[in-house]
Amino acid sequence: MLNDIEWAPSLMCADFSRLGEEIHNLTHAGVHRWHFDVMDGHFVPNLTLGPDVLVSVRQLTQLPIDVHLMVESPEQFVEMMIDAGADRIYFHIEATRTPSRLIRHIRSRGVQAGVAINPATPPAFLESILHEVDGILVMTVDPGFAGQAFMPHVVDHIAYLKGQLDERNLQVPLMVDGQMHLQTVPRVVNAGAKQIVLGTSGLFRESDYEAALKRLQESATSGGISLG
Ligand code: S6P
Ligand code: MG
Repeated sequence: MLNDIEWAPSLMCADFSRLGEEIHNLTHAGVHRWHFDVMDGHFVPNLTLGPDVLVSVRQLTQLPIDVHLMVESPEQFVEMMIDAGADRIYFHIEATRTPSRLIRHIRSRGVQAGVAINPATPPAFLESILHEVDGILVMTVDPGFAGQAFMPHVVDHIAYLKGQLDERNLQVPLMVDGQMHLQTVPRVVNAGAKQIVLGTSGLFRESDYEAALKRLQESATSGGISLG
Protein backbone atom coordinates (compact mmCIF):
# COMPACT_ATOMS: atom_id res chain seq x y z
CA MET A 1 0.00 0.00 0.00
CA LEU A 2 1.41 3.39 -1.02
CA ASN A 3 -0.39 5.27 1.74
CA ASP A 4 -3.10 4.70 4.27
CA ILE A 5 -5.97 6.16 2.25
CA GLU A 6 -9.08 3.99 2.14
CA TRP A 7 -11.12 3.90 -1.08
CA ALA A 8 -14.90 3.48 -0.94
CA PRO A 9 -16.81 3.05 -4.22
CA SER A 10 -20.27 4.61 -4.22
CA LEU A 11 -22.55 1.75 -5.24
CA MET A 12 -25.23 4.08 -6.64
CA CYS A 13 -22.73 4.71 -9.47
CA ALA A 14 -22.33 1.01 -10.30
CA ASP A 15 -24.00 -0.77 -13.21
CA PHE A 16 -27.05 -2.20 -11.40
CA SER A 17 -27.63 -4.81 -14.09
CA ARG A 18 -24.24 -6.30 -13.08
CA LEU A 19 -24.06 -5.35 -9.39
CA GLY A 20 -22.56 -8.64 -8.21
CA GLU A 21 -19.90 -8.54 -10.92
CA GLU A 22 -19.08 -4.90 -10.09
CA ILE A 23 -18.63 -5.78 -6.40
CA HIS A 24 -16.44 -8.74 -7.32
CA ASN A 25 -14.26 -6.70 -9.71
CA LEU A 26 -13.88 -3.77 -7.31
CA THR A 27 -12.98 -6.08 -4.43
CA HIS A 28 -10.33 -7.71 -6.61
CA ALA A 29 -9.04 -4.23 -7.58
CA GLY A 30 -8.36 -3.49 -3.89
CA VAL A 31 -11.10 -1.20 -2.56
CA HIS A 32 -11.46 -1.04 1.22
CA ARG A 33 -15.13 -0.41 1.97
CA TRP A 34 -18.47 0.30 0.28
CA HIS A 35 -20.44 3.55 0.20
CA PHE A 36 -24.19 2.94 0.13
CA ASP A 37 -26.33 6.01 -0.58
CA VAL A 38 -29.88 6.20 0.75
CA MET A 39 -32.18 9.06 -0.29
CA ASP A 40 -35.79 9.90 0.54
CA GLY A 41 -36.92 12.47 -2.05
CA HIS A 42 -37.21 15.09 0.75
CA PHE A 43 -33.79 15.80 2.27
CA VAL A 44 -32.52 15.49 -1.31
CA PRO A 45 -34.61 15.49 -4.52
CA ASN A 46 -33.76 11.96 -5.60
CA LEU A 47 -34.23 8.28 -4.74
CA THR A 48 -31.56 5.58 -4.78
CA LEU A 49 -30.85 2.42 -2.85
CA GLY A 50 -32.80 0.85 0.00
CA PRO A 51 -32.60 -1.90 2.61
CA ASP A 52 -33.48 -4.80 0.27
CA VAL A 53 -30.50 -3.98 -1.94
CA LEU A 54 -28.30 -3.70 1.15
CA VAL A 55 -29.32 -7.21 2.22
CA SER A 56 -28.13 -8.49 -1.17
CA VAL A 57 -24.88 -6.53 -1.09
CA ARG A 58 -24.21 -7.77 2.45
CA GLN A 59 -24.33 -11.35 1.18
CA LEU A 60 -21.75 -10.59 -1.50
CA THR A 61 -18.98 -8.97 0.55
CA GLN A 62 -16.98 -9.09 3.77
CA LEU A 63 -15.84 -5.46 3.39
CA PRO A 64 -17.39 -2.83 5.66
CA ILE A 65 -20.50 -1.08 4.33
CA ASP A 66 -20.99 2.61 5.12
CA VAL A 67 -24.59 3.76 4.76
CA HIS A 68 -24.96 7.45 3.87
CA LEU A 69 -28.45 8.52 4.95
CA MET A 70 -29.55 11.55 2.94
CA VAL A 71 -32.96 11.61 4.59
CA GLU A 72 -35.16 13.76 6.82
CA SER A 73 -35.69 12.16 10.25
CA PRO A 74 -32.78 9.72 10.05
CA GLU A 75 -34.05 8.22 13.34
CA GLN A 76 -36.76 6.47 11.27
CA PHE A 77 -34.30 4.78 8.90
CA VAL A 78 -31.52 3.66 11.23
CA GLU A 79 -33.10 0.42 12.42
CA MET A 80 -33.88 -0.93 8.96
CA MET A 81 -30.38 -0.20 7.68
CA ILE A 82 -28.79 -1.86 10.73
CA ASP A 83 -30.99 -4.93 10.26
CA ALA A 84 -30.02 -4.99 6.57
CA GLY A 85 -26.29 -5.16 7.37
CA ALA A 86 -24.75 -1.68 7.76
CA ASP A 87 -21.37 -1.44 9.51
CA ARG A 88 -21.35 2.34 9.85
CA ILE A 89 -24.25 4.77 9.46
CA TYR A 90 -23.71 8.39 8.52
CA PHE A 91 -26.65 10.71 9.25
CA HIS A 92 -26.67 14.38 8.25
CA ILE A 93 -26.13 16.97 10.97
CA GLU A 94 -28.66 19.13 9.09
CA ALA A 95 -31.36 16.46 9.49
CA THR A 96 -31.54 15.98 13.27
CA ARG A 97 -31.85 18.19 16.33
CA THR A 98 -30.53 15.53 18.68
CA PRO A 99 -27.33 14.09 17.16
CA SER A 100 -25.89 12.75 20.44
CA ARG A 101 -29.01 10.70 21.13
CA LEU A 102 -28.89 9.27 17.61
CA ILE A 103 -25.19 8.43 17.93
CA ARG A 104 -25.81 6.63 21.23
CA HIS A 105 -28.67 4.67 19.69
CA ILE A 106 -26.66 3.55 16.63
CA ARG A 107 -23.71 2.53 18.80
CA SER A 108 -25.96 0.65 21.22
CA ARG A 109 -26.82 -1.64 18.30
CA GLY A 110 -23.11 -2.45 17.76
CA VAL A 111 -22.84 -0.29 14.63
CA GLN A 112 -20.48 2.65 14.09
CA ALA A 113 -22.04 6.13 14.02
CA GLY A 114 -20.83 8.78 11.61
CA VAL A 115 -22.00 12.30 10.88
CA ALA A 116 -22.22 13.87 7.42
CA ILE A 117 -22.09 17.59 6.66
CA ASN A 118 -23.19 19.60 3.62
CA PRO A 119 -20.94 22.15 1.89
CA ALA A 120 -23.08 25.08 3.13
CA THR A 121 -22.96 24.06 6.80
CA PRO A 122 -20.20 25.62 8.95
CA PRO A 123 -17.93 22.79 10.17
CA ALA A 124 -17.97 24.31 13.68
CA PHE A 125 -21.51 22.83 13.96
CA LEU A 126 -19.80 19.47 14.58
CA GLU A 127 -17.57 20.59 17.44
CA SER A 128 -19.71 19.33 20.31
CA ILE A 129 -19.96 15.80 18.88
CA LEU A 130 -16.41 15.27 17.56
CA HIS A 131 -15.56 13.03 20.53
CA GLU A 132 -18.67 10.89 20.02
CA VAL A 133 -18.48 9.89 16.34
CA ASP A 134 -16.72 7.04 14.53
CA GLY A 135 -16.39 9.01 11.31
CA ILE A 136 -17.09 12.33 9.61
CA LEU A 137 -18.35 12.47 6.01
CA VAL A 138 -17.62 15.80 4.36
CA MET A 139 -19.68 16.51 1.23
CA THR A 140 -17.95 18.51 -1.51
CA VAL A 141 -21.19 18.72 -3.50
CA ASP A 142 -24.79 19.27 -2.43
CA PRO A 143 -25.92 15.68 -1.87
CA GLY A 144 -28.43 14.00 -4.15
CA PHE A 145 -26.73 13.31 -7.46
CA ALA A 146 -23.55 11.94 -8.94
CA GLY A 147 -21.49 13.98 -11.38
CA GLN A 148 -21.80 17.46 -9.84
CA ALA A 149 -19.16 20.21 -9.60
CA PHE A 150 -16.61 20.13 -6.75
CA MET A 151 -16.99 23.04 -4.29
CA PRO A 152 -13.42 24.13 -3.46
CA HIS A 153 -14.27 25.98 -0.22
CA VAL A 154 -14.88 22.57 1.39
CA VAL A 155 -11.10 21.96 1.40
CA ASP A 156 -10.92 24.60 4.16
CA HIS A 157 -13.69 22.79 6.06
CA ILE A 158 -11.66 19.56 5.94
CA ALA A 159 -8.52 21.32 7.19
CA TYR A 160 -10.52 22.99 9.97
CA LEU A 161 -12.02 19.67 11.12
CA LYS A 162 -8.61 17.98 10.97
CA GLY A 163 -7.23 20.73 13.22
CA GLN A 164 -10.09 20.36 15.69
CA LEU A 165 -9.62 16.57 15.84
CA ASP A 166 -5.85 16.88 16.30
CA GLU A 167 -6.30 19.43 19.11
CA ARG A 168 -8.43 16.86 20.94
CA ASN A 169 -6.17 13.90 20.08
CA LEU A 170 -9.07 12.21 18.31
CA GLN A 171 -8.39 9.60 15.59
CA VAL A 172 -11.76 10.04 13.84
CA PRO A 173 -11.37 9.44 10.07
CA LEU A 174 -12.41 12.23 7.71
CA MET A 175 -14.16 10.81 4.65
CA VAL A 176 -14.84 12.95 1.58
CA ASP A 177 -17.73 12.45 -0.86
CA GLY A 178 -18.36 14.12 -4.23
CA GLN A 179 -16.33 14.49 -7.42
CA MET A 180 -13.24 12.69 -6.15
CA HIS A 181 -10.73 12.14 -8.99
CA LEU A 182 -7.05 12.63 -9.82
CA GLN A 183 -7.22 16.41 -9.53
CA THR A 184 -9.34 16.70 -6.35
CA VAL A 185 -8.07 13.74 -4.28
CA PRO A 186 -4.63 15.32 -3.55
CA ARG A 187 -6.31 18.53 -2.36
CA VAL A 188 -8.55 16.81 0.19
CA VAL A 189 -5.84 14.36 1.29
CA ASN A 190 -3.44 17.26 1.92
CA ALA A 191 -6.17 18.85 4.05
CA GLY A 192 -6.52 15.71 6.19
CA ALA A 193 -8.90 13.27 4.45
CA LYS A 194 -8.24 9.56 5.07
CA GLN A 195 -11.19 7.90 3.33
CA ILE A 196 -12.40 8.78 -0.17
CA VAL A 197 -15.74 8.00 -1.82
CA LEU A 198 -15.30 7.21 -5.52
CA GLY A 199 -18.15 7.74 -7.97
CA THR A 200 -18.57 8.47 -11.65
CA SER A 201 -15.75 10.99 -11.93
CA GLY A 202 -12.96 8.96 -10.32
CA LEU A 203 -13.76 5.29 -10.88
CA PHE A 204 -16.91 4.01 -12.56
CA ARG A 205 -16.15 5.40 -16.03
CA GLU A 206 -12.84 3.54 -16.02
CA SER A 207 -12.59 0.16 -17.75
CA ASP A 208 -9.69 -1.07 -15.57
CA TYR A 209 -10.56 -0.50 -11.89
CA GLU A 210 -7.21 -1.76 -10.58
CA ALA A 211 -5.25 0.65 -12.78
CA ALA A 212 -7.58 3.51 -11.86
CA LEU A 213 -7.09 2.86 -8.13
CA LYS A 214 -3.33 2.72 -8.58
CA ARG A 215 -3.35 6.12 -10.30
CA LEU A 216 -5.52 7.55 -7.51
CA GLN A 217 -3.16 6.18 -4.85
CA GLU A 218 -0.20 7.70 -6.65
CA SER A 219 -1.95 11.07 -6.90
CA ALA A 220 -2.77 10.99 -3.18
CA THR A 221 0.85 10.25 -2.33
CA SER A 222 2.53 12.60 -4.78
CA GLY A 223 0.35 15.60 -4.06
CA GLY A 224 -1.28 15.65 -7.48
CA ILE A 225 -0.87 14.71 -11.10
CA SER A 226 -0.57 17.59 -13.53
CA LEU A 227 -2.58 17.25 -16.71
CA GLY A 228 -0.65 20.14 -18.25
C1 S6P B 1 -24.75 11.74 -3.85
C2 S6P B 1 -23.98 10.75 -3.05
C3 S6P B 1 -22.56 10.53 -3.47
C4 S6P B 1 -22.34 10.21 -4.94
C5 S6P B 1 -20.89 10.40 -5.34
C6 S6P B 1 -20.74 10.37 -6.79
O1 S6P B 1 -24.62 13.04 -3.43
O2 S6P B 1 -23.95 11.06 -1.68
O3 S6P B 1 -22.01 9.49 -2.68
O4 S6P B 1 -22.71 8.89 -5.20
O5 S6P B 1 -20.47 11.63 -4.86
O6 S6P B 1 -19.44 10.69 -7.16
P1 S6P B 1 -19.13 11.65 -8.38
O7 S6P B 1 -17.72 11.38 -8.74
O8 S6P B 1 -20.07 11.28 -9.48
O9 S6P B 1 -19.37 13.05 -7.88
MG1 MG C 1 -22.79 9.59 -0.55
